[in-house]
Amino acid sequence: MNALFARHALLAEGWQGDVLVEWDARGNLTRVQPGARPPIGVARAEYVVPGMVNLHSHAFQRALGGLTEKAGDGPDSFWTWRDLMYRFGANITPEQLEAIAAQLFSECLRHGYTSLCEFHYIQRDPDGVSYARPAEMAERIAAAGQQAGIGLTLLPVLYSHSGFGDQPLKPEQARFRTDVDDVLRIVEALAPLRGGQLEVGAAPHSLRAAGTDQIRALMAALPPERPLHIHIAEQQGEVRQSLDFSGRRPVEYLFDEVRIDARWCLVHATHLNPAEVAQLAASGAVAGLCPTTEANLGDGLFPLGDYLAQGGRWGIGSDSHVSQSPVEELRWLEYGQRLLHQRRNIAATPARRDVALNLWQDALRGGAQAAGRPVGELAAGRRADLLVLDAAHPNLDGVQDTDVLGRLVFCGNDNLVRDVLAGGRWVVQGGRHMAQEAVERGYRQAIQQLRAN
Ligand code: NGQ
Ligand code: ZN
Repeated sequence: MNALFARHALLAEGWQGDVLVEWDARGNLTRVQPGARPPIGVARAEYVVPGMVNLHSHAFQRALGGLTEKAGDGPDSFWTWRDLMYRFGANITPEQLEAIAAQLFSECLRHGYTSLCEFHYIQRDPDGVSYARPAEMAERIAAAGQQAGIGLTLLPVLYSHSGFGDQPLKPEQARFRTDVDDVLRIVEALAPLRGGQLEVGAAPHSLRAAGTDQIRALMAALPPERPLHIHIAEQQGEVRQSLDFSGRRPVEYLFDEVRIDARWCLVHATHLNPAEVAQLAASGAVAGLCPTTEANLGDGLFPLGDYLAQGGRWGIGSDSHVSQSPVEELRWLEYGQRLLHQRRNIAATPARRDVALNLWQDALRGGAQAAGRPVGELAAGRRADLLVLDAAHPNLDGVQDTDVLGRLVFCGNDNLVRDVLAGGRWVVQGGRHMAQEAVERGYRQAIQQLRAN
């Protein structure tokens, strides 16, 4: 039977007791009933929370994590890291991409992400030539998603230029090259894969890589309900380039030129002035925050407190995958603000005092919106995506449900996710992914090949 009885389950309105959760064969929740009696023969769990959404990923970068931490000759920066990342991505084959992505997705599931948005920009072969199937690389991501059992939002990337004002691509960006028609062709090719576990949107890479005329054309051609993501204002260098080119800051410039609404996810959006904070918060768009990558690359800190005070929506992504854990993203998000302001409990208001609860629930809501899939909440009609936490772990043993997320987000580094249901399938049980051995074998092989390059 497709059912689970939770002694404590986190619903949109907060923790509820004795919750009967049922789902259908297509992986959609059909009933979420608090105060239920435990039916005979239905599996039981102590603490159940909705699976998290990872709203920003470049899967291939998983294999680079931890390998860019040695100082170069000059001062190291985001831009010197990017050169290393380009070099790393230059020769990845479709098979290797699929293997790396499957490894990443299975790790994400084991740590509590049940959905992921893949901001996918390696479309072409190492010489910059289109594969025989133009969606070859995107299809590999979809195949990895299927093998791992994670819900995917595939975002083929519009990548035409190397800088503001339509500067030509650099040779090392040849694999990324797409114009609006290329992106639409890939979106079209992926259409048959759409379903409960996969949605397709699109992503102008950044204001550096796509002109606002192109962004408007892409928006107009894409079905209106599909999500759109863009990297923006991640580095002071981009803010300066935007000011030089347009006389406006990146977010200011984007809002002037493009209709930004709830369909959009603005990834990073780190460097905002107060007017931009207000504009983004009022737009209904999601800020795609990637705290571990932003820390790793030295991007800066998002003005979270001001943004929350104005009701801004946000979610988390693992971007370059130096972490595969939503706990680490949420912890870093809050800790960055505490260090900056020398205060505690930033993601809270007098009406909402539970920091960890606010972080988990807000990231779910924003993540679901950015994913464009019915996820992020235990409620009938949504995808059956949930985490059974390890109630026997010393951190959770005997705690009140209202302390569970505090323990999860702010205490220790053991993975407290025990079982994971994604799209109605038990993909992780007892901390192990259902295909872990095969996936790890494929990953090791891909890494050995890449090392030999
Ligand atoms: C990213 N950087 O992938 O999200 C970008 C790299 C580029 C940050 N994490 C963007 N800040 O390739 O220019
Ligand atoms: Zn990114």
